[in-house]
Amino acid sequence: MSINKDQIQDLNRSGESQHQQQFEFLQEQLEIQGINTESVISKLQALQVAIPSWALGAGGTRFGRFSYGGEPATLEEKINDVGIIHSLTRSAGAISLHIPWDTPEDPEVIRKLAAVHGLTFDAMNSNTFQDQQSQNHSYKYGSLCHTNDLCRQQAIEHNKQVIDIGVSLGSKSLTVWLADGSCFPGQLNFRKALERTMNSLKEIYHYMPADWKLFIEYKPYEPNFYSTVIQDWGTSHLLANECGENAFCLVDLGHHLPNTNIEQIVATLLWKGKLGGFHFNDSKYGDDDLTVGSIKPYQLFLIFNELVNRPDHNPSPAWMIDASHNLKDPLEDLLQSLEAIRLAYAQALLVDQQALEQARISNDVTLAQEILHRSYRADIRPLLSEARLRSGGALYPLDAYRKAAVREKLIERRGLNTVATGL
Ligand code: PSV
Ligand code: MN
Repeated sequence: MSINKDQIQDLNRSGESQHQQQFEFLQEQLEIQGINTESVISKLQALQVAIPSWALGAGGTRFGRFSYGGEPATLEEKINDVGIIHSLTRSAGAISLHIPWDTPEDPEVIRKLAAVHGLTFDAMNSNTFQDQQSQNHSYKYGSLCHTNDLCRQQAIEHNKQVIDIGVSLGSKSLTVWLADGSCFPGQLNFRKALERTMNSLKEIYHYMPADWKLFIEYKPYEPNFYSTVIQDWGTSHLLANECGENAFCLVDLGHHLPNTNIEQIVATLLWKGKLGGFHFNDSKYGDDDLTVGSIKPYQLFLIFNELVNRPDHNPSPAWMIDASHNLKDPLEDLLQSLEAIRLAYAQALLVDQQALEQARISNDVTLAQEILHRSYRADIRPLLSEARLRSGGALYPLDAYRKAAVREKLIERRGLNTVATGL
């Protein structure tokens, strides 16, 4: 099941003239304010966000899982689903694989299949937070931090295998997220656990090809509830520095304690040239994995306001959605998330950075805030549609998805009871 360009053109037809009016009106308003809309549109067209292979089926909580009809049961079907999202949005041109959830049997075949859908392979993700049947040593008490040399070595070898698979797929980066930590005071020697983790990461880092990047993801708690070895951006930064210049921090929006100023963390990491990757989602309480922009859209805009000021010494970060879908159709959820990311990005591109800096220098607090609000409060959705239209995507992806009855067709083809691998 796929959606081709002709179908998309047909689906767009009924909304085109109204869109044209709305776009021209908005363009005029923005140009009066001195905004170069063409430049914003081309930046929007260039923005590509990777879709994680584990977010294409229904998620679940520890209390239960309610499956969704037509879930992709194989990697091939997952690639197909990302292909659908990319055809509609033209902004999801990559897929990020979790190993062993999505180990390709024949990487060459998988690589070719992805290329047919216009997709490349973004960061590879290793998994040493779950035990696999074939492994000798359990990760119950940690992996890269484990007190047992053999267990640590097993986890290191797994990461090396993930790199090998990534190389055969054309990926250029590895994301390491560790659940390692402790549930009770006294359980872990903090210093020794961190040192063991650092040494393990260094071994993985030195195994990577020279043109690869290592992304070190942090998270304050869960599944361990007393301590996590890589708990925050500072620890991730310290480890990235120890590894070397191709090691970076990865910010997952859900991996912060309530009210953390994430935009400030982003600015600090950019200043040090160490922001390597981004996992988008939204949260109210913890790692809630909610649709991007559904809870704190203003925070997302403020984060993008830092990201659009990226200094040259910080390479362009890898963008990825990392969410879970317990109620909504996963593909609809991902379409909404992509739109929220593009909206926040476009709003940040509208900010008059020179005026903002001037207001800061003269300590005009009110004006500084007003400048941000001017961009944040403008309804610029026609700009997003225009960028998508010019790239061959759908004017309104969610409408098109429903009109094309994609989910119904997937259910027809795959059945109601398929289950996707992942959490
Ligand atoms: C952990 O909570 C995380 O954010 C990591 O990125 C994992 O790879 C992903 O979620 C799936 O478990
Ligand atoms: Mn994540």
